[in-house]
Amino acid sequence: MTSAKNSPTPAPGRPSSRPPSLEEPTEPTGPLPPKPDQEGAEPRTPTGAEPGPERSTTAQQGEHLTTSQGARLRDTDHSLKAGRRGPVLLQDHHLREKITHFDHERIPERVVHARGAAAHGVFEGYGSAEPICRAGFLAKGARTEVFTRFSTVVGSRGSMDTARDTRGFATKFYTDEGTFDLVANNIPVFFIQDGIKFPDVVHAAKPHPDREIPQAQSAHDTFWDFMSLHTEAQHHTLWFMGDRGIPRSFRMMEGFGIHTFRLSNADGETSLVKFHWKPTLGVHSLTWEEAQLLGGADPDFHRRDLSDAIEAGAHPSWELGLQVFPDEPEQSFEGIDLLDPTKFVPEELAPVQPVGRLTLNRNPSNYFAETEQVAFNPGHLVPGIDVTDDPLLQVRLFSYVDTQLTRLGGPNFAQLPINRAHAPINDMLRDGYGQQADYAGVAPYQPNSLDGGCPVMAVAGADAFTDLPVRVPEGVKERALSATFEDHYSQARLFWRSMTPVEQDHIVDAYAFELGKCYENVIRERQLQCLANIDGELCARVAAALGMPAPGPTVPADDEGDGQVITSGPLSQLGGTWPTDGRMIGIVVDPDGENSDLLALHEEIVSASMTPVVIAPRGGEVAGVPVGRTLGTAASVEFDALLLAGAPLSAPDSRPSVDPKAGAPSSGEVEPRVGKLIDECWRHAKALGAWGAGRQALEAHTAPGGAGLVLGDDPFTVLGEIRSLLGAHRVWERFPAAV
Ligand code: HDD
Repeated sequence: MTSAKNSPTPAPGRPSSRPPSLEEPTEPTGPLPPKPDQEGAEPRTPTGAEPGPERSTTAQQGEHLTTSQGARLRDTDHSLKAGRRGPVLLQDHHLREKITHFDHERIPERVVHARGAAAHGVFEGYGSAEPICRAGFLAKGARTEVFTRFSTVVGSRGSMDTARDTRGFATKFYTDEGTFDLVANNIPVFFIQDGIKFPDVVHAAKPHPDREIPQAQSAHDTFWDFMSLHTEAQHHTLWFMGDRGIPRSFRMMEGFGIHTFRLSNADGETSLVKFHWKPTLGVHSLTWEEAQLLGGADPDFHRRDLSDAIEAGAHPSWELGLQVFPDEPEQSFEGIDLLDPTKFVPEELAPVQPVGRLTLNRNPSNYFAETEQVAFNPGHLVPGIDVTDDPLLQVRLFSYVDTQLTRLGGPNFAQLPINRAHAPINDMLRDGYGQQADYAGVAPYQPNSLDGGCPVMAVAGADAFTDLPVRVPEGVKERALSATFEDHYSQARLFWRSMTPVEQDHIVDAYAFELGKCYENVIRERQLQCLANIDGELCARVAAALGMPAPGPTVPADDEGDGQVITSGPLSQLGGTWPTDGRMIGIVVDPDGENSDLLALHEEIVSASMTPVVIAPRGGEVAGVPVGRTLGTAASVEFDALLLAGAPLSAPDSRPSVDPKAGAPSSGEVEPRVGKLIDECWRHAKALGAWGAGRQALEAHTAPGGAGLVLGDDPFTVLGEIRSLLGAHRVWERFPAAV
């Protein structure tokens, strides 16, 4: 594994910065070498067959700049003018082509999930699903190429990664039976029960229509106005007021298909299932202060984290699991309506059974072509996987194709390289904007005799998508939902009760923050009423933080009877020890101090699949290790743990302290920016280690004997202990509620 981003040497083949002159034709130089994870990026089919010419992703051919028609160009820096100081001529075809294309470079961003980051990978089936599902990609040892896009929901494409929000987790499986899309979120329940409400919830969550603020936030009046009136959303909002709304990394999120799907096996027997993604690295979150600081210090935190980890060889992985339920006419399990997407089934009632593993191992080579143009659709199904009558899913089946028509400019978006199936395609769809195929034959219709009857239909049952003969429940035509959808609070209560005290603190703080940002008191009062219906203590604590009276419940809690699940262990993120792959370790060094172990320490961190970042007062190298951040560019929130190998001291002319009352530090004091790094890491309950001169700085900024402080003489021993602490993600004891 290498840590490419710290590479001190300039990449070979970088073109000269000198502008070419007309008299002196440019010499072609080699392109930048591909990033380690982008080598061999040519797409392959799941069966290993060579890609056809129409699958090629190579846009640039040859060494010379050309027009879009392939004519070589000598100059692209000057428009054609009537005299050097004269007007630009309309006949400049290169100018017009270049500017016209540029004018049309943007496409509409996604109406939701606009900001995302993605990666390629592979899915390997375990074979354990075979008794209930005939989909080939789940068969034992089957390897299928995948593309996964993670996203926030509410913010625009240029918003920050760390906003409090639900996260999308959409995976395209390019199976040889057709493409299957699992278009999931990181929260197992949704805001609404019927898809017809989707425009309402999204309009409420988006910025206010008059001034278009706030961006990528739920802390505003329209959001809480809708959520408090539309009480089925309370369960979902409680999840993302919790730590799941601010994940530490896409690599550390669960994913949930939310809806119940119907699987069928080779004998045509059906089961109902819910899909789960379980991350190998565990489920971890930021603190709210970290999320806010990151919004300024590194708005690209999550996408950078994902691509850096893949590039460094710390390939993130998830296990795909199924909760399985018998396919009975009621479509409910232990009293939980399986068609209600605002409910989940606790794992205590239906364990998640692993059926395969997803590993993301290659970054996209072009953001627009791949991450922006990828088009998911929950209706992309393969033989063996089918939908249910969940009224949210039913509407989604319409919405996704429809949105792509606007977003990708016409009906041929499935021909874009990222969207093309890896299975052979022989459809009868023809023409339209952006058509790229040069079809043979004269009879794109069925039945025909002129093309010999081709393409022919699959034999029933043989690897073909077959609509399952599911009985449609009888009823009258009406705009209504089943009475089993009416309980809006009991599962929210289950979630709240399942949280540890630290997590409950975070939830209370989140509601206090969000409602504190609302202008209308009536909205706060109405939301407090909803909280009272979830749990009295939750309501009382939020009300106290807002300085408002806590109302009593208006809906009685009737979920404490025998056999009810009162708390569910997997809902809490605390407890357990997890791999530390891809974790960022900041190392503060004093370039003028003792650094003889630094190179070996750096290598030790890399060999443990973590990323060391040396922080020094100035750039360059220290003891053969490149400086990754100067004290001016380092932000504590980038690091999972901080090591102090030295304690840079203030220079005589150093800047004033960040604390205006403190005045300028005198020479010989610990650099204030080092103090700030330590203070923040301490407050965010991160592991801190120090040896040698670094101990002095650490001791000056932390409580003596504090939890998660590792002081020693040997850097490697300190690193070992820090790594153990990182396995639990944070030093939880440092939060008041945990002690
Ligand atoms: Fe959706 C995008 C997930 C309900 C309409 N949705 C979108 C994406 C994810 C989800 C992850 C981003 C895909 C990508 O990365 O390109 N959506 C969900 C989940 C839902 C859900 C888990 C509920 C269980 N969505 C939902 C409803 C509707 C939509 C009820 C409409 C009635 N969703 C869309 C959309 C989007 C979309 C407007 C925007 C861009 C796109 O589809 O391609 O069609």
